[in-house]
Amino acid sequence: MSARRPRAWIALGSNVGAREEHLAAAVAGLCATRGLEVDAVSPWIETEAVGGPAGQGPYLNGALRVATRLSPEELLARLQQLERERGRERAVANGPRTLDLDLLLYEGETRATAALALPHPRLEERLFVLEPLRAIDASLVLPGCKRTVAARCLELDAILRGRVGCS
Ligand code: PH2
Ligand code: MG
Ligand code: MG
Repeated sequence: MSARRPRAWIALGSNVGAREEHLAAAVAGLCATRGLEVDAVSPWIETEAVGGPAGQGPYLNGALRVATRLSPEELLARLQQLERERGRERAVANGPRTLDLDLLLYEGETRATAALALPHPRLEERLFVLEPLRAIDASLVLPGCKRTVAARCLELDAILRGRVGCS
């Protein structure tokens, strides 16, 4: 009997070029990766760019759940390879990108190294990550705030609306 593979959650984003093609290529590349199964794919949602230089185009964002034999570091390396295959350049912090693949959570694993932070440190503050995640795993409990993804989406939405109202 083989042990159950750990699950991991990945955020996808693109706001340059053929956005849907970049995201579809990422899903196809992960499906073709040995030792990894893609178990759930969210719909893509269009979101306004948050942070970074002004005047960026809107993103298509999504989320995936995978089950994998790869370690977190091996999975990160594969995600970075897929980014490079879509011409990803790292010129400006939070700048426009063809493909961004962020490892959000990896079951049973935490990391705090220069190369990898797990859970992703900004996961619970980003609606553009949480909303697609809700589409595949609404009842997943977030490790930081101990709320479900669905509850945190509502809470964060209210917080962000409040901020807009006060400014
Ligand atoms: N990613 C960022 C910075 N800002 N904004 C949106 N809407 N979607 C993203 O994926 C995104 C962003 C850094 O990775
Ligand atoms: Mg990102
Ligand atoms: Mg990234």
